[in-house]
Amino acid sequence: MSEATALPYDLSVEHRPVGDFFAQPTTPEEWAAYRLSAEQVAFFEHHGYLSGIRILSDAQVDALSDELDQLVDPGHPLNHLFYEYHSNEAIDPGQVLFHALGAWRIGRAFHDLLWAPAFRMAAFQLLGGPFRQFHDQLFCKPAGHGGVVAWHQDFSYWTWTRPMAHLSCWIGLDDATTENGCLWYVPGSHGWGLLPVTGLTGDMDAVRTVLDPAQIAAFERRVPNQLKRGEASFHHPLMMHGSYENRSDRQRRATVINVLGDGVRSNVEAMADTMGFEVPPQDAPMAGQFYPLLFDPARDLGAAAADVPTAPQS
Ligand SMILES: O=C(O)CCC(=O)C(=O)O
Repeated sequence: MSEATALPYDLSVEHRPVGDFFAQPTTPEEWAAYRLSAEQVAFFEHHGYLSGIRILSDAQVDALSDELDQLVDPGHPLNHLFYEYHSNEAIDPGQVLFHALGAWRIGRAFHDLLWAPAFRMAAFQLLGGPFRQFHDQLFCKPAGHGGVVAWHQDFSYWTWTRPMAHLSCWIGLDDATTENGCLWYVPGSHGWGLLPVTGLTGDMDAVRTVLDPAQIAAFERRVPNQLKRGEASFHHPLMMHGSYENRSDRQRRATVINVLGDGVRSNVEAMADTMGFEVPPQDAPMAGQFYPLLFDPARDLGAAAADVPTAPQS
């Protein structure tokens, strides 16, 4: 990192990488190295997720892990910048789930992760247009007693924004397996429409109370999202997903980047509690200091954008 000696400050004022953590493509040809195939885009549209996308090198995972070791300390001097911070959000007293939103404002590596070229190119292709940062998340399960993340749809927590033009990118900081509590997806569930919130960290299966028999049966076809550290999956905002407890002898840590299409607006009147977010007034664009424009095909690719396979823009 080039400015490693600078005093810590709120990095949300920086709408560009602050270090040399990720080499940035400067030509359409360099961007092409990160391009998803048309088949991968079609898989995402059909199933609601896409897995196995390499985002980080081992060295980049190591740098993020080092930074994470500092961020899990509630005494970190910039801890107040997290939108939400739970050293343990598990409901079960025998489990632990660290969950925090906003690391990009605090850690230089987590800040620059938003500009990871492989993430940005894939997100552009799956969203179909320019997009902005919404927020990021850390989900960490210790070995032995890591807690569940109950089945849910991300957009059920995001109805204070509209229209729905959102995307989530889950990035493993450890190898994620069925043993240590990897994420699971229910393929095709992004077609179910919006369901109510039934809880994030309590009863794994609480969502079943709001599902019909066909939807409950679809859980038999759920797939484990097993990934190597540094690999990612992308999922649709209505994708049904969750993760089981970690009883293995290996921790399972992940970071999630949540982005939204440029042009999404605030619907703040729809939600009483928007936690620590800085929320624009009703109907104002989700833009400004806390929602940087991460990718704009006209700016970043120019005419070459027309050759890139994308999902239709929502
Ligand atoms: O990491 C996990 O176990 C949960 C992640 C999640 O819910 C998400 O990516 O939206």
